[in-house]
Amino acid sequence: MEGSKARYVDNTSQLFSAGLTIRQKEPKNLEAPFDRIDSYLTPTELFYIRSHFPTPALDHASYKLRIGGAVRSPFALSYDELRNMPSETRVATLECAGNSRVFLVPQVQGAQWELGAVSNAEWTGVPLRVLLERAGLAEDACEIVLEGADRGTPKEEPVPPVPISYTWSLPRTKALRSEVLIAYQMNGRELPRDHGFPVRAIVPGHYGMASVKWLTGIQAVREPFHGYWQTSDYAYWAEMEGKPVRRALGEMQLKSEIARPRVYETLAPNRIYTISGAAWAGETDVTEIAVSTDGGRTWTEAEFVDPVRRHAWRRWKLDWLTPKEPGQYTLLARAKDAAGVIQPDKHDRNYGTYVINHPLPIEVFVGDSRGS
Ligand SMILES: Nc1nc2c(c(=O)[nH]1)N[C@H]1C(S)=C(S)[C@@H](COP(=O)(O)O)O[C@H]1N2
Ligand SMILES: [Mo]
Repeated sequence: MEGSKARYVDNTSQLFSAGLTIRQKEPKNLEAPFDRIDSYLTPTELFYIRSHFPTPALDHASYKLRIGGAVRSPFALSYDELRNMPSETRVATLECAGNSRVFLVPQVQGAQWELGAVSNAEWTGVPLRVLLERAGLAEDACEIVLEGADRGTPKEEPVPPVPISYTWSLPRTKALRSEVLIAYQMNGRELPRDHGFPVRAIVPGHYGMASVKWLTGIQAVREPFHGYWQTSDYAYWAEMEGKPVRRALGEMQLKSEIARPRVYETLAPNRIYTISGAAWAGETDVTEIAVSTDGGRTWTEAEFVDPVRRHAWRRWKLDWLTPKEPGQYTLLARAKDAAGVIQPDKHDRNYGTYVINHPLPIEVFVGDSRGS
């Protein structure tokens, strides 16, 4: 990532030409070029897009955000009213829970994301907590339901009998944390349509599905909300009293990805090559990165490019003296968090087709060509 900084930072036209990869045309599911993002903040044009339904057409003039449910005084805000409230700006990494799915063997259903269903941006908006306090959140409200303006009928079973909107509920404690934003800006500009224009939620530390785009409703509820997205779709097998139970995904899990070299890249022998990547976690900090160039037998500590900032990724790099012997080598990167926990060796099957956070093997060739 550091390596070719000049190419992208000095030449704007090249930056815009890097482009996204289509995983699905409609609804839009577009992957960021993880190997070509050299900046800490992902340029808005290169930020991945993950939508379940067609992008709804909203405008400033008719936009309304309704706050209600288990509150003392429900109210609605126009776009201008929201804009006139004191705002906060913070950096947060969003990762789709299905990112890196293509690494699962055997192959599973769902968008075949490689490394780029993750991006990092700066978001500006009003803390959700401020809105909930103004509404007078009921003591016994346990979750906050966020509703988007997009609707449709999901394809996966069990198919709901009527078209539904995209909704996601946050546990009360998370909803009241100061980092959760009702955002209207991304990287200092208005949200683009595909990223939730004019207003979206940003839930730092949670997988992307919680950051509801085209947000039009905020509803406090007194019982857990078992909507389609968090029961049938973004859910996993947890354990209760020794028995498996379905729970909604939440906190992002510790993960590191190698940006460069790319899969099957050919590197010159006996040269310094700067291996680079980024690592992130949910409600903790990434404190260490180890890199292996021999398929996990030995590990070397990499160096961070970015400081610790809760909920934002940290880029890292390591200079590797490539072997003299030509051949195929497997590169891995493994992060450690503030509690000393490292990434798991394997994908946890309890997460189904989500939470792919084991070190992902990047196979490269050293030598003049693949055959050497
Ligand atoms: N209204 C709405 N919000 C949504 C979605 C959606 O389909 N509709 N997709 C979610 C998912 S699964 C992810 S990973 C993030 C992606 O945000 P982005 O498209 O801005 O990258 O948005 C989330 N918010
Ligand atoms: Mo997602």
